[in-house]
Amino acid sequence: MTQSILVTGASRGIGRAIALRFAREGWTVVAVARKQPELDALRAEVISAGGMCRPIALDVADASAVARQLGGIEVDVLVNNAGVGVLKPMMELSAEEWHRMLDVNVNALFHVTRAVLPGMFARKAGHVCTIGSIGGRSVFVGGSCYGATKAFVTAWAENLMIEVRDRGVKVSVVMPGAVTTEFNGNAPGEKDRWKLVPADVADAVAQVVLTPPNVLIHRLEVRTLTVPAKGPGK
Ligand code: NJP
Repeated sequence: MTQSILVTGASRGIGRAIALRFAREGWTVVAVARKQPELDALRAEVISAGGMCRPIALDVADASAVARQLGGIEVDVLVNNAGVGVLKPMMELSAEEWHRMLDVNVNALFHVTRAVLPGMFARKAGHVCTIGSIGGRSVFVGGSCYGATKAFVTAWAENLMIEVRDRGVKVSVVMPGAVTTEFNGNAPGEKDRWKLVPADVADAVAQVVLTPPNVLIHRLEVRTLTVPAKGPGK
């Protein structure tokens, strides 16, 4: 039977690469993000490669919209990838930026994962994989809110793992270093050549997900070897 994966933040960057990686494996992709045109472009790419993609335009921070659009959905794997990074000192963050990071990086995990888990419990099988960050267990100037949200991801996922493993559900966290995407308002270019590319993180997610039934890789860090001489050291 065809397996299915729901990826949040699938419209660009790491989430799009994860969606395409699993589509190439023959999985049906449920692609969630806010921007319909980007989701439609992803769907067209998946279909032209012979795959299946169901786009769902949705703000994962909107609890009632998530319940309405994802409630009761049946998927084999959920990848909580949607995330927001506004990396600047706390005194320079607006209240809106602070709340948006908490709403998307933290609160949306509650909304989306609770929509998906009942189907996994019923089938006694499933996998919830969340994209954390090396920034969640280290410190950097500008990371007071973002880094704290990713520390939450690690702690939440480890606690959830022991809650649901006897119901057949695996829980994992993939923690990347710096990746060339539009994250934190970045315009990808030559300056990013040292970073990981989204496909590297998608490969790491595939390694975590494509394990034998009785094997769980709970936490995986993925880093670049080509750090710049004076860089953030990730
Ligand atoms: O970021 P970006 P990445 N509802 O900005 C979506 C983590 N990470 O791919 O809604 C639904 O290119 C947005 O779609 P749209 C990072 O923390 C990254 O780099 O259409 N979706 C887009 O598809 C995050 O957890 C780095 O605008 C929402 C996606 O999220 C994950 O990797 C390092 C949404 C963001 O794409 C993917 O980030 C690291 C909402 N409310 C961890 N808000 C890195 N890039 O260096 C946003 O350690 N999205």
